[in-house]
Amino acid sequence: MMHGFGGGHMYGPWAQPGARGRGLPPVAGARTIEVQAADFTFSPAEITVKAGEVVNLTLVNRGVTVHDLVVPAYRIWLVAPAGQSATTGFRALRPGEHEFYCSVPGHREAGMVGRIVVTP
Ligand SMILES: [Cu+2]
Repeated sequence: MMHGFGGGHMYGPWAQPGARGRGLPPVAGARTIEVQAADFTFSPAEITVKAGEVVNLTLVNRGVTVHDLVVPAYRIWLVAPAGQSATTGFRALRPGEHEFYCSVPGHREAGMVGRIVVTP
């Protein structure tokens, strides 16, 4: 499962739907943040969570090709085939800003990038 993290390249084995890297299982009752993927954008491209907050992050793929959502800082990796979705729980740690992007080759360069802002 560690493939794709720690090396210079961040291409996940993105053919595995439902993988969530080192995120948590979805957390019952936690706030859900939905990020929609299209070909080739994320919406919203910026999400905000509070330090210490536990949230569920859901990737909804509205596109016609597979997309994923990688958050290297949190070892999170969500994969959603076209028309499907995937969810991970995660706990935001210290305040800061973290990039996320789609690791399918070419998609990051095409504009599939965003950031998570962790507020105090
Ligand atoms: Cu993509």
